[in-house]
Amino acid sequence: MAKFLLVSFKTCPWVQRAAIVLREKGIDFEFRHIEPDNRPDWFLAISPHKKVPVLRIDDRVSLFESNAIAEYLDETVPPRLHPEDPVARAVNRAWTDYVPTFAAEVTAAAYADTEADYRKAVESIPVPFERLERALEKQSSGPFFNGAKYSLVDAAYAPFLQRYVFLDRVRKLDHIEKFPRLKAWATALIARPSTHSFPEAEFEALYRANVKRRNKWVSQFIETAQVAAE
Ligand SMILES: N[C@@H](CCC(=O)N[C@@H](CS)C(=O)NCC(=O)O)C(=O)O
Repeated sequence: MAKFLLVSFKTCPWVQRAAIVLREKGIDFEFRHIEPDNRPDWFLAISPHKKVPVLRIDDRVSLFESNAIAEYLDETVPPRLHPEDPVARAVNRAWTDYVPTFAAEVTAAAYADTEADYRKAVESIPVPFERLERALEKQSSGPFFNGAKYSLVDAAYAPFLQRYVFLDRVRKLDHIEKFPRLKAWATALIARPSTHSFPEAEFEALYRANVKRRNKWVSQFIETAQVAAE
């Protein structure tokens, strides 16, 4: 087996997606966390967009973009997470293409500068939720996107559904409860060990500390003591 190095910022959801795929495939990898504000020269030399994740293979090749990394791993290391059927595979790829839109809409509240912007962002969350709810209705009866078999779609959405849950705990959003399939999917993904790169409470505290540090409107609802204690 090749030697894999995953370069990361600890709370990056796109890194988390790549790490999930590595764990689902039982691949041994070195997880190297760097600081967003202090990106080392060796990293800048191997990352064309200067972003994480980068998957370095055998100290020779560097892959970037979480979707490309996931697809590469799925083509080269069993078990196959994409469906065998080409139509089902195309549908799965269409839904992984939707992830950046989903991610932006579901996490926009964390980046809102004012209460009005926060409220507007929160009001928009049901739009992507409704789309996913309809997709889940068509796909299967769960627990995962395609049913019993875990897929790249699950790996792609897990980090963002987890962040919705974190934001919901900072300030009640009250949306996912109206989408039973989506809620059950989020619960199944969060219960899956591969979702987690760190102990859950530690990771949530890291996430909250990041949101606090950004100093956006919602940051006021995160207690400094609470961040430190978690
Ligand atoms: N489309 C990219 C997104 C990666 C991304 O946005 N990474 C963030 C951290 S979560 C980053 O490295 N940001 C640094 C920057 O924009 O300079 C992917 O799927 O891998």
